[in-house]
Amino acid sequence: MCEYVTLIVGDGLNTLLIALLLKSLVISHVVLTGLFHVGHPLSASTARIRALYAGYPDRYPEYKICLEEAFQEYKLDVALTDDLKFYPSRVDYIIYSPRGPLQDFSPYINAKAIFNLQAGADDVAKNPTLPPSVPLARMVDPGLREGMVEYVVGHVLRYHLSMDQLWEKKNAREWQPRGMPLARQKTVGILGLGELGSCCANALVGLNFPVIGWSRSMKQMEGIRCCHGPDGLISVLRASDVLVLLLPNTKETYHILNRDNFKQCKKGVYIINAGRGSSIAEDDLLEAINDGTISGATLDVFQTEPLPRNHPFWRHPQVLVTPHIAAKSRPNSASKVIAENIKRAESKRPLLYLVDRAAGY
Ligand code: NDP
Ligand code: OXD
Repeated sequence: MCEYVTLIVGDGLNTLLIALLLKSLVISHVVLTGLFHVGHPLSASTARIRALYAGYPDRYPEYKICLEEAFQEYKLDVALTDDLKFYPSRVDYIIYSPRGPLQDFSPYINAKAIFNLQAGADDVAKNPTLPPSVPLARMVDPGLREGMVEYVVGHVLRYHLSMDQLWEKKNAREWQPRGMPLARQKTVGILGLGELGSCCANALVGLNFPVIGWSRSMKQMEGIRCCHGPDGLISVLRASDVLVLLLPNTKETYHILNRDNFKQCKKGVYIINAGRGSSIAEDDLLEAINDGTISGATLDVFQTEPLPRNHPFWRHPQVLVTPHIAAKSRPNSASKVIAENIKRAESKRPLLYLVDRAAGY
């Protein structure tokens, strides 16, 4: 019979081995605390780097495969878990989605960086527990970029070729031939010439659309008329037949399209918003569509998401609602971006795609 009870506190392989040894020698009753951690595969792992996946749980199986492949490709010795119960203080990197399971960053006291799986950093940036000194990188992913180009070009062409009206004619069985315009006759304005806006601009230029764009800083892009500042915005609004929004959600971009600015638009302009819903004053947009200033809108993002079922956008014949699907990070390519950034962090090189917390994007 044993006379002692030994309390073993700790985690990791060594603790587990000592506990098992004592138990097998029947020297004592062994009480394991932190039992979860003792047996946790990450504690037992000899990997040098520990990464926590805190993205959407249903996407973990695919991300796990892609991330582990990317870590191997980048020769990174990383142990990956999606288990939020694993010791937070041992996590080096957090792979994150704002509406995923992790909302409180405060226990992650040794995190070296946070990698947002979304391009927009507005949701994560406003989390009050986000440690100010830990680098936050957003997702710039070739797969996401490709998706956005297809969404934007697709809807620009839909408006340019009056596809919606063609459906109406078809449904009414009206055979009414008419001349089709060429791209070079329609100007596309792009608000936001960042990673996504600039790729969309180049693709549209490739189709012969004259493109005029707007950004916060001054830019030069071949074949694109680049504007900035308040006057630049007015120039874009006045010139555009189709206006594409690819702006982040910041204090400055909030309701940038409002009643006053709609008045500056070319009559009959079409709007495509694939950036953030906060950029458009929704009531003012409805008013501008109803008074004919704006011919129609394709909206992927909204002030409130999911778009409430009683929102007038749903039933408006000139508004197409898409459920924030314009572009998504693709695990295959996004994982390589994360691996590249871990590699950089481990070798003390600057990270890619850092969010400028002061600017808000
Ligand atoms: P970037 O940060 O690369 O680009 C943002 C662009 O907006 C930059 O050109 C920036 O100017 C410009 N901008 C920011 N603030 C202002 C301002 N006050 N006035 C004028 N221009 C401004 O972001 P991305 O291109 O990667 O993404 C754009 C946005 O698209 C994301 O923030 C996200 O909200 C949204 N998004 C939506 C998706 C969807 O599925 N609907 C998917 C992915 C992203 P400058 O170049 O001078 O910094
Ligand atoms: C976003 C994204 O920022 O899906 O909207 O990446």
